[in-house]
Amino acid sequence: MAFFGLKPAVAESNLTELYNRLFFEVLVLSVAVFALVLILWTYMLVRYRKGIGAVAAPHNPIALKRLQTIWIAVPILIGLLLLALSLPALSEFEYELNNTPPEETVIVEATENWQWRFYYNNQTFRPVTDENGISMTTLTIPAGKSYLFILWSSGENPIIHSFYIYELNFKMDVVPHVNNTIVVTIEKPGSYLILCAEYCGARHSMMRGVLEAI
Ligand SMILES: [Cu+2]
Repeated sequence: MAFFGLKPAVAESNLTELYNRLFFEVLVLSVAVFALVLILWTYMLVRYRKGIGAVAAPHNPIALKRLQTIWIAVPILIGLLLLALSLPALSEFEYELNNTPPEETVIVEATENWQWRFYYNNQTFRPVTDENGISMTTLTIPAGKSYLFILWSSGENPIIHSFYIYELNFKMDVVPHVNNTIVVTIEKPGSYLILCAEYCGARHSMMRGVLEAI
């Protein structure tokens, strides 16, 4: 399924189906809201245009109040609808988390000089920086297992990052002074690009990695 080049991630992990469905639902809702705004905007442009036969907007305090009520109610309803769509996905995710305990643990460290460092099975995976300044860390782990990822931001003044693997539909913020966790089952061997998806400073775009599932 692709929509003007927008395409959900390919199915390589347990999160994919869940997130793809939510992505599609939110996309449909967003397109519907966008279309409604465009239609109303066009209608207003024509109806209240300047020129022969133009109609002035009515100065009606009651109508204005009604308009304000609608103005407030519609975004609240959209927010509630988004919540209603997300909550089942979240509870399904929590259910999976509680019912399938992870087999292995990977620690993800986002360092204060914009590099990834990984710890798995008593091994440390360190970054290598190339001549263009791009820092690359390769994490090699077996495929077909479920992993608990623990993410933390290190340094004296830790900053926010986001650990993101597009192909696995895997994204979790790395927040200072908090250990965020996520369970991922990597089903298919492959080489998956790791990016930082939260703008974190000067070398944000050079903070890269590869997850090698073997
Ligand atoms: Cu970043």
